[in-house]
Amino acid sequence: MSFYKHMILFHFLLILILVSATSTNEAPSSPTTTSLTRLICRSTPYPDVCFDSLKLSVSIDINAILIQSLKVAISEAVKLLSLLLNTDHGFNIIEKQKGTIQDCNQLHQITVHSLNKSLIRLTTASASDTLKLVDVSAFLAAAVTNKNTCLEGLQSASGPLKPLLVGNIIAAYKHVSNCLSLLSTVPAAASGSTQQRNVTNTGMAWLSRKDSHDDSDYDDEDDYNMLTVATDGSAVSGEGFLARDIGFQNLAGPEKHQAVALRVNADFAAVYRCTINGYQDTLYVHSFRQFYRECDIYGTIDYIFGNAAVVFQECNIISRLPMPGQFTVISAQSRHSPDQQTGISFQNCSVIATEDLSNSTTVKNYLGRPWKPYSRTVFIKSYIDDFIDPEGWVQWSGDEGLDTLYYGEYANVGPGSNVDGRVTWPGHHVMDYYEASNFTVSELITGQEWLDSTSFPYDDKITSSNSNKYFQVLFGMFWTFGCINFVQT
Ligand SMILES: *[C@@H]1O[C@H](CO)[C@@H](O)[C@H](O)[C@H]1NC(C)=O
Ligand SMILES: *[C@@H]1O[C@H](CO)[C@@H](O)[C@H](O)[C@H]1NC(C)=O
Ligand SMILES: *[C@@H]1O[C@H](CO)[C@@H](O)[C@H](O)[C@H]1NC(C)=O
Ligand SMILES: *[C@@H]1O[C@H](CO)[C@@H](O)[C@H](O)[C@H]1NC(C)=O
Ligand SMILES: CC(=O)N[C@H]1CO[C@H](CO)[C@@H](O)[C@@H]1O
Repeated sequence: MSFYKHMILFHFLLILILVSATSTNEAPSSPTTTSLTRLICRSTPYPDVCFDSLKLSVSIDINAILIQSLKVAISEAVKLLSLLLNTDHGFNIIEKQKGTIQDCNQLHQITVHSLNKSLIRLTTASASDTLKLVDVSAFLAAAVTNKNTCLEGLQSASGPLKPLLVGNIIAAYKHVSNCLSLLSTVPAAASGSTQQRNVTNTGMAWLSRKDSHDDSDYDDEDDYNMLTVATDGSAVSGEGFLARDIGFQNLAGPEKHQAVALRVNADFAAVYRCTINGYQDTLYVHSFRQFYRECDIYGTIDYIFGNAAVVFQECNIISRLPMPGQFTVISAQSRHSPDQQTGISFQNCSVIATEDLSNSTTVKNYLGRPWKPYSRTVFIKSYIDDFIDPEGWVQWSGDEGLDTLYYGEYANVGPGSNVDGRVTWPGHHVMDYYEASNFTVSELITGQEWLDSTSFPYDDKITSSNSNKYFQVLFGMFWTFGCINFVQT
């Protein structure tokens, strides 16, 4: 696997270093250093950019090289930030595109913050090496996702500055992609740490009950407090977002196409006993590490989508009747680089349909489709009802991604769980226990390090026997932490 490829590369580098150290006392930027840099850069997605940014580097230590390229990435990202800020203020754009620029702006600020945090993690010696690298990997994966989201938004924009802006975004983020790729060449420390971390407020305000409004149009669950917040297109971001016993809903009907009820791009986000209700694109699990427990999530097409590392446990995943002629798809995971440790894991969930969809004999229903080529989604020990098509999964566009995606199923039950008729794509896997173990709370979202501090229950293994059943019950309380947005279009 790529880990071994990188170990071999690393050992090769060590040998080269030893050879060059014993042969001569070479000055920096000697032909040997140069060819080493070339060798390291060859494994990155943008070798030329990598080579240019390391040209002046005197180091042949992979850690120092990563730090150097991260510094270059930060300086390029900061330049882009000021361009985006100027664009936001002075760009002659029509109102409809303002939201896009603002979103790019916000996402890019998160990127700059993530890059800075990555540099701090890599340059401070305190935390355990394993934890450090996993964190940096999560930060950089989120940063690269931010680029994609911004460029997707800009697709519909126009104006004289657009080519310049798009060009600058692409150029700046090449450095970020390279850092993420270089990170996987850094040898991980042998022993993992299970250090506990507390999710702390990083400056966002708490929303209290008075900020919520009961929504009379919502009659499925009388017990939920509906939260209706801004409608300006912003989303949940900032570290440590917690939500409990709340409903998020987009009232736009199926005819409104994409209408996100909740977008979460917050690291260490945990959502407990919530209802997230919409049609197409209901829940945007955008980036970073997220956890959902005992939630009901409704939708029609791609209704759980995005590129976070996210685990859903004991959730009801409920497909509803789409527009005539449409099919339903639960997930559209959008991992777009093999370096991203992201994916959607449904564990111990129930995949069911609303009654009108169950009654329909014409609508086809699927578990997922690949929004991006490295799409990763798994269903583990879940109940899958018979409305799901025997093929299980459906293409996005031709055979794009069918051999690079990873779709897995392990020990599911129910009439729709039979894997005999499933798609025969190279990327589809009937997993064994060990493969499935890659998608647990501890492996996918390092949950054992932060979920205890949320007081929400979770299972850290595939079997529920070792579950963490001890959590404080906070009767009648709910919090939200971060800023919630309830998008209604
Ligand atoms: C990140 O670091 C750069 C350069 O050190 C600094 O200018 C910027 O203010 C920092 N931004 C954030 C969000 O931490
Ligand atoms: C987390 O919070 C607990 C209780 O407030 C405290 O004892 C512990 O030291 C904190 N852990 C970290 C890593 O900050
Ligand atoms: C579904 O079909 C059953 C049995 O035919 C019927 O009683 C029920 O009203 C139908 N439900 C909906 C929502 O169409
Ligand atoms: C699962 O993890 C093992 C190492 O623990 C790794 O070799 C394997 O490639 C992983 N599989 C997936 C699908 O990530
Ligand atoms: C859908 C499903 O498999 N639910 C199970 C989740 O785990 C609990 C506790 O082990 C079971 O009781 C549920 O049946």
